[in-house]
Formats: sequence, structure tokens, C-alpha cells
Amino acid sequence: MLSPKPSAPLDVSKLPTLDSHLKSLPPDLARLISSFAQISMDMQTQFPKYLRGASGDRNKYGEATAKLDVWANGHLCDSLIKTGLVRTIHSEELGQPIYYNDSAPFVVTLDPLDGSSNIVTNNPFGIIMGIYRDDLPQKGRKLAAAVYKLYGPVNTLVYSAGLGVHEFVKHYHADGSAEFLLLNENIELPKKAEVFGIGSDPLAWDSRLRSFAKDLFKKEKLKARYCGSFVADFSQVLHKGGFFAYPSTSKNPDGKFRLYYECIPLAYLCEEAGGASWDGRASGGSILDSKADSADARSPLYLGNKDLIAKLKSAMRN
Ligand code: FBP
Repeated sequence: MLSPKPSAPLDVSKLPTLDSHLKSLPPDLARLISSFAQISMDMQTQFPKYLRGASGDRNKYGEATAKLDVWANGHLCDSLIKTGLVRTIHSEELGQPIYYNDSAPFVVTLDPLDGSSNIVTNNPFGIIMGIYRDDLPQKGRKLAAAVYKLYGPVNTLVYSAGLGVHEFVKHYHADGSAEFLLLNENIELPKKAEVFGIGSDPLAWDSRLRSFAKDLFKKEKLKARYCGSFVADFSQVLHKGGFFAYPSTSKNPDGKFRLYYECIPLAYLCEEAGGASWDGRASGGSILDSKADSADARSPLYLGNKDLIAKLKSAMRN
């Protein structure tokens, strides 16, 4: 039997490009996001050279770093500085911030390689960037934009500048060149949640969180999804609705994630997509209301559908 007729491919000539989509933003912000997109797209061609092995160095937290962590951080920082748009870079992989050009409009926060443990296993990983006009310390509500790049089966980039959450996918033209074209515009977390993931050691979670997790299975009928990269796990919540946390635990009361490099940018995207976030503190505040003097501060992270965050807060009060 002849193979079934393949469904007609997408006519990509009609899809908006990232650059055309960015025209609604201030020109300097549009150029920074566009530059980041190109940098992150070009980086992937170099990955195979750095896939194996540890760098032999340790980052400022004393954690062993993979070769790709170090290379990605260096390449991203150098390339962002060359745009002339960035006056300060705070990066998870930099011992100190880079103060480069006082007259440049933006301060950026970077997790240059989120999901490092996925490098050797060829599982998804990504890059997280927060963009501010003002210097840190800042609350997440002051973000000019948040962007993440996801290296998955295909290359996607998601951004928001306060006017909705938009996703682009890397398409290849006949001449071999590549371009980000619109895949999903004004993404909203589906009201009917489907998935959840919670990091760290369940035996070290607060017992009320363990009970809440059980209810996500029993009452909410959610499916467990946890892949070792925050960006990739967040993408599942963004597209399917649900809940993700890297919680406060008895071993690490402030959790694992960094407030500025990881928590704030993805909490911003989650809330822009109609979801909610919580830093686990009694004040019950959004992660976008958290602020820390140190750019390396950690924060517990809970985010996802509004009703699930409300149920979590109620469970954690009892
Ligand atoms: P890195 O930025 O060092 O990769 O750490 C963050 C992270 O890799 C997240 O991307 C991921 O969700 C989490 O750590 C996985 O942590 P664990 O290995 O404890 O499950």
C-alpha cells in the first residue's frame, strides 16, 4: 500500500517573522530581542564541540560547570555587548556582573544554559534572559521584556514585552538560511490544566506540598512532567496548562532557582499568559513582587494556572 498522502506543509511565506512582530516594540528593545534570537540560533551550530565533559572549573556557587555552560556564557556575553545595547550583564555563570557601557539602554539577566544536566543526555535545554531599563535590584514588574530560547526537537523562542506571550520557531529557507517565524501568538495557559512537575527531593518537601502533589494526581487528574530543564518544563505548562515548582525544602529553604536569572523572567511570562506565580512566602506575593539586593539570590518558585496556585496557597496555610 502506498504510504498515506502527507498532509500539505505549512506555507511559511505567509508567516510573520520575529522581526516584523517586534516592530510593535520600542526600536532599541526590538533590536536587542532580535539580536538575542540570532545569537541563540547561531550558537547551536557550536554545541557538538562542547557536549562532552566538565569544564574543570566551578562557578561562583562552587558548582562544577559543563564545558557548554562556560562557552555559552562567554559567547552570549561577548555577542550581547557587541550590540551596543547592554550596559550591564548579570549572569548565573559570571563571578561578577559585566559593566560595559554606561550610556547603553539595557541591563540583562542571563541563565546562559538552563538545564545543564541535560547536555550529555541530549535532552532539552535553553537560555533565559530578563531585560530591564533600570539597574538591579529591581522587581520583576519592571522588566522591559523576558525571553527564553528552547533547544528541543525544534528551535523555539518565546518572548513577552508586556503585550502578550508569543512563540516563534526556526524555519530553514531553500538557500539554507534560517529565520524565526511566528508559531503561536498571545499564548494563554489552557484553563483545563494537564501537567505538573515539582523539583528537588519529595522527602524534603513540606508535608503539605506532598499532600498537594498527591491531589494533583488524584483530584486534578494531572500527568507528571519533569525533564530537568526549567525552560522545557515551563513550556509544557505554557502550552498544556498546569503547575511547576522548585520549592523551598528542609535542606534548601530558599529553593534552588535564582530569583533574577530564572524565577522572575519565567514568572513574568507565566503571568503574561494568564497564569500566576508565588515565591512561597506568607505574604502570598507574586514572584514579580520579590526583590533581592544580591543578583545571585535564590527563591522558591511555584507557578502555573491561577486556580492551582490558589489551591496551593490554601493547602500551605493549613
Ligand atoms: P542550571 O541553571 O544550573 O541548569 O540549574 C537549573 C536547572 O537545571 C533547571 O533548568 C531544572 O529545572 C533544575 O535545575 C533541575 O534540577 P534537579 O537536577 O535538581 O532536578
